Amino acid sequence: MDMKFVQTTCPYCGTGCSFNLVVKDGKVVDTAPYHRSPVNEGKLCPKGTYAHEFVNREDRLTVPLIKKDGKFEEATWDEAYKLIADKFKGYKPDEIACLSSARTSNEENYALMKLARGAFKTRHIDHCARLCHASTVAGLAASFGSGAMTNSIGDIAESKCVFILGSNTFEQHPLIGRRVMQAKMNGAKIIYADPRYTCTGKQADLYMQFRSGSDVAILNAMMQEIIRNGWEDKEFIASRVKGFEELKAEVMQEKYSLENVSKISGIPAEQLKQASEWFANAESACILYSMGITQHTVGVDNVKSVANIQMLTGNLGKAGAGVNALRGQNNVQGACDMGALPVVFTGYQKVIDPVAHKKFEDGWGFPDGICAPANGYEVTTMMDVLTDKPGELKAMYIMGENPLISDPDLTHVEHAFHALEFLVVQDIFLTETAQLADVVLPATCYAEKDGTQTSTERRVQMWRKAQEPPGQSKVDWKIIAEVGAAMGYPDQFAWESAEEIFNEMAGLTPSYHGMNYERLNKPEALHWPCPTEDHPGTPILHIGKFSHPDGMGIMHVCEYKPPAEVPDEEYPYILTTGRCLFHWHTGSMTRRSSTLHHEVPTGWVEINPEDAKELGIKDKEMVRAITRRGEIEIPAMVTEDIMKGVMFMPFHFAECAANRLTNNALDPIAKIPEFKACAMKIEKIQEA
Ligand SMILES: Nc1nc2c(c(=O)[nH]1)N[C@H]1C(S)=C(S)[C@@H](COP(=O)(O)OP(=O)(O)OC[C@H]3O[C@@H](n4cnc5c(=O)[nH]c(N)nc54)[C@H](O)[C@@H]3O)O[C@H]1N2
Ligand SMILES: Nc1nc2c(c(=O)[nH]1)N[C@H]1C(S)=C(S)[C@@H](COP(=O)(O)OP(=O)(O)OC[C@H]3O[C@@H](n4cnc5c(=O)[nH]c(N)nc54)[C@H](O)[C@@H]3O)O[C@H]1N2
Ligand code: SF4
Ligand SMILES: [Mo]
Repeated sequence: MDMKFVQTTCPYCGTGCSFNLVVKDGKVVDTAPYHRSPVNEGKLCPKGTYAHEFVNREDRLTVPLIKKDGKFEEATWDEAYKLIADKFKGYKPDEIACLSSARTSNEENYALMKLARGAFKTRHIDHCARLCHASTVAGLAASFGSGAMTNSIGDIAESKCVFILGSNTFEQHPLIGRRVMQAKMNGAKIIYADPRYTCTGKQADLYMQFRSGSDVAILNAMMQEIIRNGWEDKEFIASRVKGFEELKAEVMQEKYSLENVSKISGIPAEQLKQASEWFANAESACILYSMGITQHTVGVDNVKSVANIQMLTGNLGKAGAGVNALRGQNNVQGACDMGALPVVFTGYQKVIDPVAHKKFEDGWGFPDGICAPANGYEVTTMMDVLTDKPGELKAMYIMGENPLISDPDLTHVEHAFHALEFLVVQDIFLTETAQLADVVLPATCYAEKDGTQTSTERRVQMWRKAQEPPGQSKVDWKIIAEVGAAMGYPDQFAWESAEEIFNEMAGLTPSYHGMNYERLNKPEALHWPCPTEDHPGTPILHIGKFSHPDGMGIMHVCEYKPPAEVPDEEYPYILTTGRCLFHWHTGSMTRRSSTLHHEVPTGWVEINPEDAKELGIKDKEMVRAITRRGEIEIPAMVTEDIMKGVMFMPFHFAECAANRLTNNALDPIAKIPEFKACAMKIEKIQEA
């Protein structure tokens, strides 16, 4: 028997844990701890532990598929490439849109970004960061000049007060949750605010339950209380921050008094007072947030408010502090860094900046130029354009995303996809989205390729190939390179390895400039920015100065605004959506992992016992959930852990898809949809 261990990085969440893949006779059969990772020190959550289970499933895609008369037929790679190139050459650049993938490596995102802007010459490229941390990227860039998590994961254990707002850290970033527990054991106070009393909340010293969508009011009230007591960091404000007087004028208003915000949010005034006191008087205090903050029509305001309170209390640029925006997908930080966004090339170099545009045009050397120096459409805008402006967008190329489960208002998304003339999907399974494609390209998963991914703490780590890909499937970057060659640009895509792509990218990207595979091939790897080959990387951002040109941080006035859709007589409950520990998004991988599937086989809606009583609904009973956009049937989970008036659903399950119900109202700046609040009614299903 031939057996080996291959160290790699977890393909699920942005924490960036490492483990070993156990390879027996050439096949991945198990995972085993890798103790030298400074991130997880050998520990794993259930998804990491069972990350081998979907790899050799018999329903992996193994051959290219072309749809003929509504049915998929197996094809050769050459047939697939020829069809794609013939079609895409026939469209104008602005008729093509690309979705890149936070599940794939930096190299693969860079490759798709180059294919889109260089070969297709389109300006429309985006990815799931739009549904996720688009508000963070916009909000923190406005506040600090850089849109990333400010501190490192290990640093959280050093904090004296951890305020978790809109992040269910123990289920969604379990190995970051471990650092929160270490901080607690070191004496830190843990404050947790969420409409649900989650397992994270159960470990907190103070739990504040509130109605979805009132975050700005809560943060403004806390800032008012801090300023009223003179707890703000006056020296930090004077030397490092602009906009304090304007912020003060806003938050000191009566509408943000503890009593008033208690009415808006449902949090008792005493708790808001306690939270403000602990937070402002701790030697160091950090905030952890995630989707509870970002997925709102006021997502950018929520993020700016988090930045405001950290500038107010001087909790930036030092250990145990910071704005820790927990990035979700394993490589969503990297996909953004690689320019898989409609406004930037790699390293946030703006597409509309003539200097950056010329740098990429010259660097890539396409004989007929690249995309126009103009911003493209966001994922959410693409869907609206497809339904509202027929004929403007005609073809789409999707790598590793499943919008037919993950985008808001699925009926609207289905209309959008039916309006497309030509769709290419590159995935590892025949997902709901792939089923609509004209061409399906079989890709490889993390266990079958080399590459790098960038975790939430900006740490760039390696994937290492452990087994051969199944059937004829190919590595994503290789597929993209061959499509690029078929489009007529073999020289621009003549890569032999992922490492070659990394080096090309690093040459064009200041924050990755000092990185190479040799330097990354160590357990601790490197955090960007890493501008030169002798630079040690940057675990903590904003020490001494912010990233704005003048080095100052900017406080922004944010006024509380309710969600786009609020409960009324017809739709009396707030629906909020999210995740559970055992499943990943659209379930394409975790629902194919037998252990994880066994733990949680289907979805549910969480209902407070008082609401359940009024509705006459019992635990586990099937109910009908209805919003203005659609309806589903779903089992009820009657639990004290959710606030009265609010109901929660995970969105992983196609048979009771939460996104049939969600609202696609957008934040005006980030264009992120309001997944975290809409109005819903629940009906008992009458027996026939
Ligand atoms: N197991 C697992 N882990 C994951 C993922 C997964 O699918 N499964 N996905 C990954 C990805 S891509 C991401 S982005 C992260 C997301 O990580 P999280 O943001 O932690 O996960 P969510 O469940 O979407 O939402 C977090 C919490 O926000 C609360 N919430 C609801 N409405 C509001 C509100 O108005 N304000 C506030 N402050 N909170 C509210 C919800 O009750 C929920 O407990 O997780 C990553 N990790
Ligand atoms: N209601 C509601 N909806 C939400 C959210 C919410 O909180 N509530 N959260 C939103 C958020 S934060 C996010 S990030 C999105 C996620 O939305 P998506 O990104 O659409 O969801 P995933 O299921 O992660 O899809 C990834 C796809 O990549 C494929 N894949 C995996 N590895 C590889 C690979 O190596 N190569 C290729 N080519 N494909 C691969 C998988 O099979 C899967 O089909 O969902 C959003 N939708
Ligand atoms: S915490 Fe995230 S990165 Fe770590 S094992 Fe779990 S899913 Fe993987
Ligand atoms: Mo996400």
